[in-house]
Amino acid sequence: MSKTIIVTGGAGFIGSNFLFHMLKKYPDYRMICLDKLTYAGNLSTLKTIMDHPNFRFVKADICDREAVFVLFEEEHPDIVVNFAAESHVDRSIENPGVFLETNIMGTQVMMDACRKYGIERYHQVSTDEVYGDLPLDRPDLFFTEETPIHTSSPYSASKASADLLVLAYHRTFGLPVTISRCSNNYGPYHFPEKLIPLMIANALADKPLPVYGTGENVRDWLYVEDHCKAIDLIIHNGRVGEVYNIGGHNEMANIDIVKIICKELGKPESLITYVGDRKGHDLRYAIDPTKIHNELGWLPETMFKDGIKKTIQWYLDNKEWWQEIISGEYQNYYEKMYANR
Ligand code: NAD
Ligand code: TDX
Repeated sequence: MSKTIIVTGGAGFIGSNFLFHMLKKYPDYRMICLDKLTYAGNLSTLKTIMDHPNFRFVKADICDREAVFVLFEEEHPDIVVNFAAESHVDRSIENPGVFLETNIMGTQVMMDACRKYGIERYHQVSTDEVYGDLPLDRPDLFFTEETPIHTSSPYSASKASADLLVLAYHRTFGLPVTISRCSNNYGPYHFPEKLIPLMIANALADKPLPVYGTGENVRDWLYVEDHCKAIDLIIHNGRVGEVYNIGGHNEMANIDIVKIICKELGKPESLITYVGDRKGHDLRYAIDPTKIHNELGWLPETMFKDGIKKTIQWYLDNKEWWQEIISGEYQNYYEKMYANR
């Protein structure tokens, strides 16, 4: 049966990959992207679907109640998937305000529109960072959906606040919600401020590879397409009111990731430069994905050794996309964040 789905933040990394996945898999669905086009949103990312008959792009801020309500009035969506967020931890340390605005208040506006116009499902795209971190010397510990919320950065605190609000709207107003908390994604269209694309771009330019602290911090990496498939399953078959963790048991220390990138690109490890640590730097993330596997049959399909090769190849084949980004306003950001680290 045909559905209309509003995807917020669809001009960003994961949202765009989700739009590609859905338009391909469901030829009769109408997909609407609502995006403010902040520094992280890029219309060129969507150029292959811009003229798709089942796709509509709307430039708007999720905090703009009037614009959001007008869109609901026009489209009467069956499902909303809220990806829109300020997503970079380092930026949240510099300037927390906009994180609270978009990530919390924007979520409220989207859910108020769902309440007013009625909805089959509101899905909140959250993160494993809401659980805080795990110690490096306890590889037996993982985040489950029952792990207490215990945030470290303004970013993760804003995402956790939104999660609590989503669950409150379910309990108080009966809004049919689901939440997913995924581990670190990687793949095409990842904004070059994040670890993997930043290291690829710097290595290709023979620039220093800035590793925070000791490089021993561990992240649990998932290929973006696997995340998109998990959300697809949750919005169709997930139980209302539930939280689902998403992750592929692929923990890696940052330094090992950077070394793999050097090796794949034939660049010397002497480019690696240890720089000042991130404030409040989470040590280790590790997801237990048992619930989504048992309930919805989800399993990751792309192994890291293949996914990282595909990703590096994508950055080699799509230099225009990221070189345009790093040659613009991003340069000021890079200098400010990395000059005195
Ligand atoms: P991104 O920064 O690449 O993209 C964010 C998008 O949201 C951009 O297109 C931006 O223009 C848009 N946006 C920002 N503020 C907006 C606003 N006020 N109104 C409308 N649009 C706005 O982010 P991403 O990495 O694709 O992350 C998407 C979601 O997934 C976020 O909610 C993030 O918290 C979550 N998440 C990300 C990861 C990861 O590894 N990247 C992992 C788990 C969860
Ligand atoms: O230059 C760098 N050097 C470095 O050592 C950068 C940008 C990062 N790092 C480290 C910090 C982290 O330990 O690499 C690790 C990954 O950093 P990011 O790519 O900034 O990701 P992270 O902070 O783990 O958060 C990501 O995953 C969870 C996303 O950006 C979030 O949106 C998501 O919720």
